[in-house]
Amino acid sequence: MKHSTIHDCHLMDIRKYSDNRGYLSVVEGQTDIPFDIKRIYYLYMVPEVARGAHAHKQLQQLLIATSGSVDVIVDDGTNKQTFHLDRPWKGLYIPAGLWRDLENFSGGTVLLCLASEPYNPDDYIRDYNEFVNNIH
Ligand code: T46
Repeated sequence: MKHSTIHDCHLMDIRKYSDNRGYLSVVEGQTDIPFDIKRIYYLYMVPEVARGAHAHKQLQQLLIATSGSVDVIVDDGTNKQTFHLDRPWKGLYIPAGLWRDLENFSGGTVLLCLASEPYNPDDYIRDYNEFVNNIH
């Protein structure tokens, strides 16, 4: 597993273009984010539950709440930080090697994820103790 700290995560302003027709935001792999986009997926119609609760060994991501809001808690095994996503032009970059929990989805939230890798269940660590043991 790649080792990262919460300081390697950051909220970014996604490029936006506006005119009298409204707004358009764009993310290009290797230009706006430090990876090629190999997959997109999105979470929606999420009830009052938490999601996530895993780390990725290699996968990097950009998370965007294209509507609604959600809290993303990232954890490097020592420190935690909560990022509140509530604007379609805010993106949270998460490198590999960090635990994440997704909480407090507001009604109608659509959480878009741009991912650096195709789906691979072996890239997930879903046991917190295993995650911490991998770090130390
Ligand atoms: C993440 C957060 C933000 C697939 O078959 N292909 C896929 O590409 C994905 C992402 C999921 N799935 C299947 C695997 C499970 O049976 O969809 C089901 C739900 O996935 P999961 O339990 O991993 O969902 P979350 O919300 O806990 O996590 C997802 C992503 O998996 C994860 O990478 O960071 O969203």
